[in-house]
Amino acid sequence: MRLAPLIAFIPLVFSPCASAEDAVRYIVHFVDTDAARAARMMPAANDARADTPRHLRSLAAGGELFHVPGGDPSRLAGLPGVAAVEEDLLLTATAVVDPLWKRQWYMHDPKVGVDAEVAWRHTRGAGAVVAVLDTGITAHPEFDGQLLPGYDFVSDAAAARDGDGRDADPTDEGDWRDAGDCRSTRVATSSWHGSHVAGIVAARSGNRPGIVGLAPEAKLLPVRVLGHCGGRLSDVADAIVWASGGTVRGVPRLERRADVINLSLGGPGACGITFTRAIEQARGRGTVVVAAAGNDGAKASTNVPANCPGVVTVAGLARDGSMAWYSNHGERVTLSALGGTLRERGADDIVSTVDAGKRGRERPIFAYYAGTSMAAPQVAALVALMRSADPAIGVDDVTRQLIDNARPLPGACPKGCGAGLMDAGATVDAVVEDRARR
Ligand SMILES: [Ca+2]
Ligand SMILES: [Ca+2]
Ligand SMILES: [Ca+2]
Repeated sequence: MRLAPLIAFIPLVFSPCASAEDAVRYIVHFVDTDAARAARMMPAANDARADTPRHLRSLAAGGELFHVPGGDPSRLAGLPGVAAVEEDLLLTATAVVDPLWKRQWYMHDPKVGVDAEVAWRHTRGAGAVVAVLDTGITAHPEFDGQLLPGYDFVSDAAAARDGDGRDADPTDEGDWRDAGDCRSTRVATSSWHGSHVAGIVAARSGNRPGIVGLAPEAKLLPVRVLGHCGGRLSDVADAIVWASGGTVRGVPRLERRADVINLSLGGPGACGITFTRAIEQARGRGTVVVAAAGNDGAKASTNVPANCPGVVTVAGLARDGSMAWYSNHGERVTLSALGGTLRERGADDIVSTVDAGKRGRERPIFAYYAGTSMAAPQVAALVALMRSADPAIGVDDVTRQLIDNARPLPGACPKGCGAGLMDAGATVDAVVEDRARR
């Protein structure tokens, strides 16, 4: 079982976010009260030209506030008795700024965005838990305070690269490959795939610099199931049982099951008994299971676990809202989310959290990746928002609401993209309304 490794690795350069809007208000300080009083009378009745500064009010701490049409303060500076002119600067709350927000087009684009801010009027995911079964997790400022203690289910010590089998530390040890590894001649640097997926779900809000996840107040449960060359179905199945609150021999049981499990992984094959049972058990305990459709450009029904009964299967859309060329598709797809275009221009892909290390961990950075791996965690995050808005909503109602409130696809998908584009705003609105009716 290998993860979907479609990635465009383009580390970001940060740019300052400056406002270009002209200042049109100025505060003028005068040498004495007579000069101030005279200025407060302007404009004189016979001098009310369109570009004349207009007095708005006197400030409590001294100074007279003027509106200046066109933004040119020279007429104020020329008034009798002026001591100083200062701009009435527009200040913003720095504490809630995530400077890469503008690059997170999939959250807010008017045509294809998921309407994150509409959903956030109700909830940002507080109280919900999202399990990310993936390559593990790396240290990143975007994860500070976001992580629950997870687990490392990779039972093969060589693949795990941490010197032993299963353990309580889900840190990503890197999945780099040398030529000849994994029955492939390809060389690959570490993907830090699990961190990228986790950031899409619940990167912190308000720290800088950075992105924000779709459910920034939800908690992440990092569960490592993929190592060097991928991961085994047996480990993934055990991890599904554990993350949903079930019992796995030798692993301490979770106190609080995950509301949703994200599986941005897969491989060719039918859904066998092992996965079928693990997913059935998870659903029975109230955990929603979301899986990426896969990046083979094939039918999702040929990819496991996307083809398993009860799974919410997510296809990937390009920047224009049509099916991405790499995405799996067809009747097995439940709905679609934005996975990125995967062309040369990385800005049309999905930006999230990774590590800079080519092999081992070095330092936290941000990068654009594309794939159904990036689409699925948006749906998982939306499930967290739904559970936060209505903790009692059942697994089947979650699926029904996702489908009923998906938006018609903005672009073409003749091969089948399920119910349409996930819509966080409409879906959370519907869940809140339903809850109020009960
Ligand atoms: Ca280990
Ligand atoms: Ca470990
Ligand atoms: Ca952030």
